Amino acid sequence: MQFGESAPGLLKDYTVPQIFQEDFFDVLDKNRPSFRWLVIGPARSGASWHVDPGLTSAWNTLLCGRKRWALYPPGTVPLGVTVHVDDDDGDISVDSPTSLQWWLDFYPLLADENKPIECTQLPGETIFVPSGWWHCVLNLETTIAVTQNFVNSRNFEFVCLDMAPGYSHRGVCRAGLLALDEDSLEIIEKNMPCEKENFRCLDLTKKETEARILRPQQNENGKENANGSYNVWEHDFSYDINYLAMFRNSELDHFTSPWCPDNSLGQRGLREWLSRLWVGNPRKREMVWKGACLALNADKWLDCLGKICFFHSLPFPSENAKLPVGMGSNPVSLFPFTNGKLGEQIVRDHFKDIPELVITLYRGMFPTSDT
Ligand SMILES: O=C(O)CCC(=O)C(=O)O
Ligand SMILES: [Fe+2]
Repeated sequence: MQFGESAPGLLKDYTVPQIFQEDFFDVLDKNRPSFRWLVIGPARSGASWHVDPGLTSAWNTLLCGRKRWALYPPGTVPLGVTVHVDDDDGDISVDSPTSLQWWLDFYPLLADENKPIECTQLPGETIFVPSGWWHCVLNLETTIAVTQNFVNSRNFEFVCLDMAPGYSHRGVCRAGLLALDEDSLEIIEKNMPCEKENFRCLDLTKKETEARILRPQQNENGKENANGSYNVWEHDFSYDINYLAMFRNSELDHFTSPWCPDNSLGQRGLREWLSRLWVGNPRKREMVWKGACLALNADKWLDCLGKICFFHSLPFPSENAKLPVGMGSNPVSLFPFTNGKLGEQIVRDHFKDIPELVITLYRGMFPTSDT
């Protein structure tokens, strides 16, 4: 239940724990995606295995009852769970037994080294679920919990990447590479912007329907054990953003690409969000810029703007204007310097795939004297 909206009175008794106060979606106020819930469930119920949406992280505080939790790091698809990556939009669907079924039927099959992180949460306790982590919950008795998803400095880039146009990266981010079936791997390999060798060295295996345990390249962090299974706890738990970003289709940009329909913010929302953070948090600009490059190809747009400025002997876009988001800083804003038809021609020349809508907008802003 989204209690903040349906029962706003409850907010009087609600505060975000001190250590989770940083939340970059808060600049969106009422327009932020759904983010906090009251979760009530009877004994034996519970959330089956999933990764939280948008690669956000979450905290979850239990008010009454006990919850059994199991967690796996990103990329470790739990035994008994199948992930399918949609060929069209790269989104994933997860086929999972109920949490009770999982504990009864699959848990006993796990070797010790492949067991998840587990704990029993008691009333008053708060658990943190980091970005991209698989989790499954079993209510041992009737429980009431509050939970909130958030984006902060630690998961900002993952959230931006998840909202970026392009599809190959989505299943990769959300479920880990072994969540991809052979066909998707092939598509990714074809569209890879990076060196094929980099990709190959990951030595990704075939589709496996049963246990899918992450088996990354051999390195000092991870060793294969005698029976060939990979010990999930001996390597780095977190995503590597540079590695994930290799799967983004960098040819897509924020004006021309179709956006994933389930993108919780949407194209406009995403630009507005980044733009607000950019303006409101000058000290966080390095972080926002990295996120904007992942989500909007902001570096590509800055490059274009730079070329146009150079061509017309104009000053390079200022720090405030370099982020191609919002009306104030998208490429249209440059063209008060040129006028009328010439400006329009420049826009067309430099942004070959610019939608007509932007041209129309441009005409509205800088009408020519001869039209
Ligand atoms: O509180 C629970 O049972 C788990 C909730 C959860 O994982 C979620 O809402 O994403
Ligand atoms: Fe969750």
